[in-house]
Amino acid sequence: MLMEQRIYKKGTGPAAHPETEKMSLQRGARHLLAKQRGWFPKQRRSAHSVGIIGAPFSYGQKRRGVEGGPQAIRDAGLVERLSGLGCKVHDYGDLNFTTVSNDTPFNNIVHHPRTVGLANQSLTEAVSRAVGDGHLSVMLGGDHSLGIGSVHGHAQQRPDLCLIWVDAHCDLNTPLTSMSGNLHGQPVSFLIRELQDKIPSLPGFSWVTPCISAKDLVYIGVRDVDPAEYYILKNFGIRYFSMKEVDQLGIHKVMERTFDHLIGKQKRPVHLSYDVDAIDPSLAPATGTPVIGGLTYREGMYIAEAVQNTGLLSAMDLVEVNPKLATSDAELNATVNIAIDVISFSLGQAREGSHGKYDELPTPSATYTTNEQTIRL
Ligand SMILES: [Mn+2]
Repeated sequence: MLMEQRIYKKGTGPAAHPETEKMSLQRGARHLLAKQRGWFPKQRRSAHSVGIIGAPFSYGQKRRGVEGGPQAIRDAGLVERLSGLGCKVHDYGDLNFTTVSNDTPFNNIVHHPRTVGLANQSLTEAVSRAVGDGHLSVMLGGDHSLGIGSVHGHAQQRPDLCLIWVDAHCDLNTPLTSMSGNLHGQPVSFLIRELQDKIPSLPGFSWVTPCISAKDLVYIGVRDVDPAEYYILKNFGIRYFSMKEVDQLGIHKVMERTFDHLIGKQKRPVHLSYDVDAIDPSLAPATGTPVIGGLTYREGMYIAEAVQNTGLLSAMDLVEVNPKLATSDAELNATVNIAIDVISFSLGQAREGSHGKYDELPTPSATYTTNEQTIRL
């Protein structure tokens, strides 16, 4: 079975260099030869220590059901998939969020500000703890307003992080430009330093401090951009690859330019915030704000693989899976399975195969005997 081939064992394969001295001389020489001939991929894959945080939260938008995302993703076998990749998984469980009563809209338009603010405050602590504990944080949403707390919490531990936001939308409205009043369309505006004189003080948000600069962010997959968002993209010099650029350049060049822009020669931690609505709704239909013309499965997974290959991924979000919006079991399964695939490819699953378990094929023993106990095949 495919999964079995991907199990990594400590001390085997090219990812286990500290163990090299334990290899026999012969095996060591063969390993070296293979390396010189370029048989191993350039990137070393090593098992991650992963901290999973469930964030069953839906008040950043109006369609209830997205709070069921973490459970649906867990039920479909996320932990088993990641363990099968060799990841050490620590599940922190789901956060308990409080719905603030009398949470009147800000400016008569922005909905549930206190409830969203409070939820993100507890998420920021949870992500900060997970990263501080030495895990790669995987936050399961919930709606994308949770991006505020997740990136903010990550930045508490890794202030030099950069952010890759994979989404059909920019989620970049300010509370003063939002037309829907949904905070899941605004999280990035709270995070960017250069925008802060445009952000009003929202009840529930006094704890938020912006933690990235406009140059630390790249969007991929956008195809539904509001006028104010476009203004911000252009006037603050934010790098973005809409679906048009994905068409023009191909996903490989898009990722190359993303890393050139964000990382270059100086290594820094990457935060990947992945909205399942970036994927085309024909493939991932159970989501609140689907937009036709999205990423193919292959493009969606290429992004995850490319991020994993940098070796710099430090925290990620997978958001906006809404089980209640599936019109059939098939739609639900398709969406949830894509969510799990995005996470798995971000954490080391590879279409070209993984190179952990086998560094040597079994050979029929030269000292073959008819005694069944000693036959080695
Ligand atoms: Mn989003």
